[in-house]
Amino acid sequence: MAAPFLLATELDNIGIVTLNKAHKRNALDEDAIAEIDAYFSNIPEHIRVILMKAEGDHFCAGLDLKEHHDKERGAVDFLRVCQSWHRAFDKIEHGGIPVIACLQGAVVGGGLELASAAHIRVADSGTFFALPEGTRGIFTGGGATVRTAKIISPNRMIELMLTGRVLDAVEGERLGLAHYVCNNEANPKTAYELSLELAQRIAGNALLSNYAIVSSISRIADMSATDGLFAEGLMAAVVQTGRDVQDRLGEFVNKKAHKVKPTK
Ligand code: 1HE
Repeated sequence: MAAPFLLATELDNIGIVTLNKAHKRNALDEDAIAEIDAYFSNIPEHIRVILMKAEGDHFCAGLDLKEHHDKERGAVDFLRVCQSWHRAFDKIEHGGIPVIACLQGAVVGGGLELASAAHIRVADSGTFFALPEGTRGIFTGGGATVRTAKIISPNRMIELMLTGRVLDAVEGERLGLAHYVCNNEANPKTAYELSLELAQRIAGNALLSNYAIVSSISRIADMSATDGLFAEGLMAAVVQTGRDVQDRLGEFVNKKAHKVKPTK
């Protein structure tokens, strides 16, 4: 039996999932997508945050081009494959649990589509981003036209795809593909160290606040302003029902809570 693509472990209430096919640069075949779908369909109840990382020098080389080539997929076959990616990655983005992607090396094609479904992306300084589909004679099918285009703008995505240009970590950060770049002079922590630190901090937020943040903001961005404001009010009302709202507010009122301060 083939080794699993996804290894799942836990650190307290943080779920750690590792893409585990480094010898194939964590390329995504049909089984890999099914495993991602299965994990994000059944997130254990005590898990508050998920850290998604990868074995080896590269986060993910995208679609398994060998499988794609060998299967000689027709239009309907590939439509089904794309829909399976959409289902799996939608569970990452809209599962209600914050997901942090810890990136290194290649984050390309479907690998960038996978990273784009995460809520926070922490990149090693050697990370690079590209959408080489145009150069391979295919098109994005794992959600980039929606998620990646939302992050970098449709126009920038068109340019990246037409030219096959490769962005380094700093260029990626400038466009929003990475929120943090690590392992450099400005930030000597490893991407994993920072990802874990962020995961621990986020796990300390109220459960319902985290749910609202990862479930409603990107959806509201797709709504009209009128609908968005209505949805925001409803979401705020639901979060207000959380068990720890009064305690957390009380800590501030009684001067026991942290203050918001600049970091530098
Ligand atoms: C692969 C894949 C893959 C590596 N499918 N097998 N994605 C791409 O166009 C990226 C293609 N990959 C690369 O450009 C490079 O492999 C990397 C820059 C990611 C890494 O380079 P390197 O020198 O570290 O590794 P390598 O020697 O190229 O690859 C090691 C092995 O992984 C090798 O197999 P081996 O049997 O010869 O050992 C490679 O063939 C294999 N490998 N990448 C299959 N992608 C839903 S639509 C989504 C559309 C897309 O994602 S298109 C983008 C596809």
